[in-house]
Parts: sequence; structure tokens; C-alpha cells
Amino acid sequence: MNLAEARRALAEAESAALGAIGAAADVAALDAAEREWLGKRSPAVVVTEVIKGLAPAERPQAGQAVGAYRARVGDAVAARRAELADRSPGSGAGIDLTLGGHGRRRGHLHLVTQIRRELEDIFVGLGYRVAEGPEVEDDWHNFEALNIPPAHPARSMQDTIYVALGADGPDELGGGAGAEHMMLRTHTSPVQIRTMETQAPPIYVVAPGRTYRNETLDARHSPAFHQMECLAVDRGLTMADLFGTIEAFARRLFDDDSVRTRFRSDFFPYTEPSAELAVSCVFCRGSGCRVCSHTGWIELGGCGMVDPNVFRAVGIDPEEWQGFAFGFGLERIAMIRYGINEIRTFFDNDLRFLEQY
Ligand code: 2NL
Repeated sequence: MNLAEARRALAEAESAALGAIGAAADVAALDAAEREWLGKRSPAVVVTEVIKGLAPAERPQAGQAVGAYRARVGDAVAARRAELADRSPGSGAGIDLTLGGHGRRRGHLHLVTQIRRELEDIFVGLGYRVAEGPEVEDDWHNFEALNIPPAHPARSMQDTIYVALGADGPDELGGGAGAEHMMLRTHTSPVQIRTMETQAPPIYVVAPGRTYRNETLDARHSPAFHQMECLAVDRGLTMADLFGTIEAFARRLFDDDSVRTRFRSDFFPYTEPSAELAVSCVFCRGSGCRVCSHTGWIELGGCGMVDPNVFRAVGIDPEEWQGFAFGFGLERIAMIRYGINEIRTFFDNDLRFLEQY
């Protein structure tokens, strides 16, 4: 091989190399082309071997031709490598950043959950803690500890759904002895019973949650509903504390400092004395409207001073500690606030209703 032949061989090799590099569809193909055209058996190496046999005057030119080949083919490999990297996923190339995004429809909390959280915030602001407990309860926590013995008439108003557990029912639900008395709780009071059984006074808790009654579904009654109960146990608590707490709560709830409260004598087995509780109508300010059935008052729930028998049942000395409690329905508060007249709408899961709140 002479100098001219060496140059021709390098020129042919270069055009073949550039073709192979341009055609490499991925990094592996490019690596193979690089090995073939720049590696240990490449034309550049062959020509370098040939240089030794050339006339001394021709050797520098042959060396320069090999260097130029290496430089051009090497540049082509580097350029192709950059192109392939640009196209790999995540590189951003090939994505039209001016296209609009896909709108994502977002849901929101159920109205009852919104009300529940709002009420929790009010009570936390008053120094209370939020307590929760099981929805399947035993007779003691749902009835007996609340001063409602087995034959008490209050039980017929709080009939519920009983859960039949076999002899091998789960222990944590009280399976085995007494399992036939497990039931869906009729109020959240058992949560306060459990709190008083495990914590020493002073106690300030609210218990929100789902409750159940054996009730025929109509516009105002549902077999499943939500309640919130408030319990305070401390030294020297009186009905003045009960009234003041309810007034503060009602004014925050309706965001109106002119709201008045009304207490009328009532009966609950677990409080003595007991009262029904109503607030002045925030919609008509007492002059009478549809929401308050033209009475000027909105009935919210019931309240009272904790009955000494309840304290004895949970091992708290009623001579040392006093307490007040009150309870109300969460659906009812939502219905009052938004003028909803069907309790069913809370459980139908009809998005046309739920989306409005
Ligand atoms: C209502 C009335 C009330 C209570 C709940 C209570 C709980 C314990 C002790 C004493 Cl552990 N009382 N809760 C007291 C009075 C009324 O709820 O109409 N609820 C919807």
C-alpha cells in the first residue's frame, strides 16, 4: 500500500463509518459502530500499520490522514450519541410544552364530615379533646353504665340493630360470654363512658361519630346518623358552666354573637337535671320563619348535669366531681344551616346533591 492507496482506504472507510453512525437507532448500535470504525481492528489501525512501510517523506502525511479520520469519525459518534440521549424518555425532547394539561376533577369532603370538623375545631378552641370509640358496642357501655338498666323504658326509644356473634366471635368485640348483647351504638355516649373508665378527671372531651337506631326512614329520621356529644368533668362544675359553654358554642356555630339559648326541662336517664336545648332562630331573629317552624327557636339537642349513678358506674366519686354533658345530631345542624329538608340526601350518595356543598 502506498500513500494514495492509504488515503483512498481511509476515505472509503470514513464514508462507510459515517453512514453506519447516522443509521445507529440506539446507543447499543452506536457502540457497535464505534468499535467497528474506531476500535482495535478499525481501518485507522490497519493504515497505521501500513505507515511503517511507506517512504519516510510520506509517513507524516499518512499519519495526518489517520488523525483526520479519527477526528471526524469520533465527532460523528459524539454528535449521534447526543441526539440519541435527547430522544430518551424524560429528556423533554419531543414533548409539546404548549399543549394544555388534562383537567383533573377533584372531589371534596362530605357535608357531614365538613360540619363534624368545624364543630371539632370549635370545641378544641374551648379546650376540649376529640375522642372516638367503636361503633359496635356492648350493653354496658351503650346502656347500663348510662343508668339505663335492662328493663328501662328508654331502651324502647333507643332500639337498635343487634349483632349476633358466635361462640368463637372475636374477643375484642366481647365474643363468648355476653356476645349476644353486642349492638350498633345508639349514641356516642359509650365513647365518654370509655374515656371516664380509662382517664382520671378533669376531663373535657367531645365524641363525634356515626350512630344507629331501629328507625323507619323518613324525611327526618334515618337508621344511621351522626352525633356529637360533649362531656366535661371537673370540680365544682354547675349548670352555669353548661349554659355558658352551650351559648359560646352556638354563637361560634352560627357565627352570630346575638344568638340566645333556651333550656326547657326534659328527661334523660344519664343526666339530672336534664333539659332540651334550643337556640334563637338565626334566620328570622325570632320573628318566625320556615326553618324554625314559626316558633322563633331551633331545637338543637339535649343536655344536663351528669347523673351521679353514671359517675359511680365508671368509678368517679360524685361527691368530689361534677359534670355536664350535651348532645346533638350533625345532619340536623347541616339541615338547619343549609335549609335541607330531607335527611335521606346525606346517605343517597347522589353527586348532584353532594356537589352543592
Ligand atoms: C340529644 C341529647 C344528650 C348526653 C347526651 C351524656 C353522656 C354521658 C353522661 C351524661 Cl357519658 N350525658 N350525654 C347528655 C344529655 C343529652 O344528648 O338529644 N342528643 C342528640
